[in-house]
Amino acid sequence: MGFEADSLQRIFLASIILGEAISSQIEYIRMPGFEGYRPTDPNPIVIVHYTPEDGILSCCLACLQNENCHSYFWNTRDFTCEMYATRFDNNHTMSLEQKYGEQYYVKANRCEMAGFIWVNDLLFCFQIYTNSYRSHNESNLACSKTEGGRLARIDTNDKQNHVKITILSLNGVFGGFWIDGNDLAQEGVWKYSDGSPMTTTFWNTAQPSNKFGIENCASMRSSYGYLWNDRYCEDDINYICEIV
Ligand SMILES: [Ca+2]
Ligand SMILES: [Ca+2]
Repeated sequence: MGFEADSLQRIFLASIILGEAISSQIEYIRMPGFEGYRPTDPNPIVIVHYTPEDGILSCCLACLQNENCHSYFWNTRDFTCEMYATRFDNNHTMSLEQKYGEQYYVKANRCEMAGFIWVNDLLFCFQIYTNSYRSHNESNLACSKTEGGRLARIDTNDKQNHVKITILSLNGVFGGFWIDGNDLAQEGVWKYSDGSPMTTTFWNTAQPSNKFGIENCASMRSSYGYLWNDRYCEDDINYICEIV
């Protein structure tokens, strides 16, 4: 199954009653922190000073009940809750908590609610499935069980690198992963599962090879540094999904 980054801490608020309506599960995700700066533009939409007894849940609830709130800073020292109409994504690891006593939470987006990995810089939502061996077609069907899901379309250098680095960070032993793309309709003419042409590819040297005349599906291969290999579509291997 999928993995979740250890650096993210999550607050679950299940079935919180909001007036007459009962919200579906809404999740807030703690971000790793910013590199020593506070966002000053735009300004917070609401600042609330809580007591130590109120705790972070009061801030979380206040954000949940404000439809304009998409993220908040919680100050663990003076119990100030600052709500923002946007969210600030940042990969830097220096912790605001260490520097200012603050924690930053964002309202999970559709990708994160599905348990996928959101890469804000690339607007890319993906998940790596390990110990989940399926054929190419079965993998695509498994991906599509999540709304908007399909086999991952690796159509930029940044996506190729990001997925590769994420796989390497799992420290597992993997053979390969199915991704979107096949030449089933016409040998040598590679298309995505919806029939559109593959514009960008990351084949390893001497690939696609169409070995034994039966290799028609695209995969990322560990022994190729996760450059691509065409292989037999019925092979049961791991796979990578995305949500679009
Ligand atoms: Ca082929
Ligand atoms: Ca091959």
